[in-house]
Amino acid sequence: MSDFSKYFLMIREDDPEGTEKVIIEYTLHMTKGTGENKINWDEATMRAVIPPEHGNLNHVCQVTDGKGNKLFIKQASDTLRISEDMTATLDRNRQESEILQLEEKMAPGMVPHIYFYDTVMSACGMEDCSDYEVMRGAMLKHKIYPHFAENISTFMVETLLLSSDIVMDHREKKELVRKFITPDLDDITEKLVLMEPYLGADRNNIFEPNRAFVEQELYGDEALHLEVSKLKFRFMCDAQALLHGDLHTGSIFINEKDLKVFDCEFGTYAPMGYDTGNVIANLIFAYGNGLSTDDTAFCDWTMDMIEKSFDLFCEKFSRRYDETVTEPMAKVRGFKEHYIENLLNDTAGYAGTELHRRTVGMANVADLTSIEDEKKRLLAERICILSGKDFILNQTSFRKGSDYTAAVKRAYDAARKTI
Ligand code: SR1
Ligand code: MG
Repeated sequence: MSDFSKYFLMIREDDPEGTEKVIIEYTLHMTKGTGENKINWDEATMRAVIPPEHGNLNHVCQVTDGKGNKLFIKQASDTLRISEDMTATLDRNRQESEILQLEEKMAPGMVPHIYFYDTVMSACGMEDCSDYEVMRGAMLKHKIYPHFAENISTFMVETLLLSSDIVMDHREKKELVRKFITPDLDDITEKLVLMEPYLGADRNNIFEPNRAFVEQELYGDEALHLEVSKLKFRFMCDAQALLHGDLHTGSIFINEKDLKVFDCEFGTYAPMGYDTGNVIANLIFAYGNGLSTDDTAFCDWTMDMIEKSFDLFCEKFSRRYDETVTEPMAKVRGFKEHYIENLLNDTAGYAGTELHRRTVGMANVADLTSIEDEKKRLLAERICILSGKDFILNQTSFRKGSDYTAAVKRAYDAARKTI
């Protein structure tokens, strides 16, 4: 029996057999027995397999048995999967688990259930969602999910509004701010997203044929830098709500029926618009990929989802504001409009920074990098760069979903002229 009283990395891609043995022991150690969150495993038929799809930071293993029990074990390592040179606190696993538990209360059924988390091994047991697909993978296959806008807008409205100062008791909210402050992970966002795509960095991943365009449009635009500086300092200073913090399509499990949001280790108290902007940006990456194979039906669906996600978010946010806000000063006439105006400005701004950082920063997205044809990849990347600039520089112009899709179409026309 392995010793689980001291941290070691249990999930090792270079040793699948060793991983399987240790993870089965660990799963039994943590979940065997009866009662809530216990699982009655059929030990003889248990398997533990590392899935092919993985995020940039952590290690995941899927545990199953012949009776249909299943569970994901997720473990943090001190160096990140994306780069041996990068580290982040092992405590991120507790952080993610506790945020998922809170989100399960705020948006029931919309996140995977956490069976346990363990601060010694920096690991958690999470509901197996293998009857769902990671949405980024589904987007690469150009799959269409008509329910996406309805569900993602509900998730964002509930988790953002209910964790904010306008709804929560201020003292309880400040306890959450204290609990979920993660300097290591915030630092990644502050540098990778809100600095390096503009000031340049050796670790930026720029598609070489696009380098001159990036240097001119992103590195060389001082007006853009000023707006991004404001967004960066808002991200650092405005503890508005408990964000997911990395709400891209790789953080969403989806199927024909519904979705579950996961992977919230970048969760932090910051402006709500960071999450809402991320969703819009990631639909634009999917659109760019759709263009590369002239898949009009898929491109139209991504545009429709941008419009509906945004418009439904605004409608639901306004309605739930009236239903849930407890802070007397937030009920003063005009404050709600002021609050929503700022949120919508931020949505546009952070949609822009996500578009830029995933196109030229360290962590790219497969929607763009998998486009083999050089001209088609250039077109998709330039649409992201130009629409992102439009969002950042003209934040107050984005008040309806159709404002976003009109900007994408303008960016398409402008990008085509450059190729
Ligand atoms: C160093 S981690 C790079 C990126 O991967 C995560 O998914 C976050 O988006 C982070 O910015
Ligand atoms: Mg992630």
